[in-house]
Amino acid sequence: MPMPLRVLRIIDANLNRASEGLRLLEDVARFILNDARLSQQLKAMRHSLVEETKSLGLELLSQRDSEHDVGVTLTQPFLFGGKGLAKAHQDLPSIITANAKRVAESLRVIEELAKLPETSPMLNSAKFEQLRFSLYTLEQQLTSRILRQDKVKQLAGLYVVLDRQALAGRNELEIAEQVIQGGAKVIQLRDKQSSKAELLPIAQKLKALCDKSGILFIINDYLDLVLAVGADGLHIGQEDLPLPIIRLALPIDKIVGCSVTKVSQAIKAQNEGADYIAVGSIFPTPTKKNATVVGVNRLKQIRQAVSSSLVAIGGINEGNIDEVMAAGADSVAVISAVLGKEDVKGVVQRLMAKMGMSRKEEHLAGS
Ligand code: TZP
Ligand code: MG
Repeated sequence: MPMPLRVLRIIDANLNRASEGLRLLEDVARFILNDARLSQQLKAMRHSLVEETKSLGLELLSQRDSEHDVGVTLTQPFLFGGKGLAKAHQDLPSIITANAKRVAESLRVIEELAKLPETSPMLNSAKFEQLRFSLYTLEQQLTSRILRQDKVKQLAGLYVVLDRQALAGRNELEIAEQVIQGGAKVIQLRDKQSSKAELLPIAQKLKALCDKSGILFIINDYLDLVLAVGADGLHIGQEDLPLPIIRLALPIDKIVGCSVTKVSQAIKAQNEGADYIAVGSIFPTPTKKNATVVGVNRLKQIRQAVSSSLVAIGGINEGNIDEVMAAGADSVAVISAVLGKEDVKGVVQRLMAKMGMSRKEEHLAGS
């Protein structure tokens, strides 16, 4: 039985739509996220589409008649006035969503038409259904990566750990205000002693303050507190739950940072999808008594081994921050260098200025 020509035109149009949308998603994964795994998976999907419709190849092309496609002149109601498009697609996550939807819809159309008696000998409907489900997962991963990448970009500054024991009774909100006024880009709440019931209201207030100031708020150790207050992310060490397990519980836009002392741990953290890796203790520190001191050289080795954002931590102050930046840190986390000072805002400003200077020197050396 010859396949009705109109059905072929629908399949042709939807194949084009699907592969165009997939190409866009693949290019985002490849050029914006530098994510080899995601771009490979999207490329494989595009190739599967070609494979699955190979037997129809020339016939599809022969039925194409774009000039007489009435759809070309149809207006989309929500775009009246020409303003809709710019508004609807003004950021990458929206572009990803719109294109993934387009691909999914096209796959669904082909999947349904492949059930017709005249098309089923040539097209495997179940295969298109499978591709549609794979796409849903890839869309989720892509969106998650984009949202997390935006947060990780903010790490390129000073990362102040508000360790409540180091605060020695001073008010965390007031100190956080000074830290923010000084220009820090990230605040982490760390407390190895208090109960979570005690920490919850503090975390809620810090989260509101960080949101208002447009900086990141991370919580050390406690996944449940991150969820409870909607913090931007969680910081974990080698003894905490494994990263892939933590990801299962976290919303897709939350970042996870992982502390390491060794190159092998950094590679593992990167492979498991850590958004940043904290390396330390770089120098001896009075703040963490049992910390392993790894030295600046270990930071250099880790810089060579991974491409993830690196946050150096441990014993860093105004006197040695240049050396740490020169070793390849993207960000520097401090406790005592800031919380141990009267003039919190001033020391944050000076550390930030030094970080800016290190970057400029690097720039000049490279040019
Ligand atoms: N992890 C490794 S060293 C360290 C932590 C939490 C303590 C950092 O504190 P300081 O006072 O900046 O050395
Ligand atoms: Mg921990």
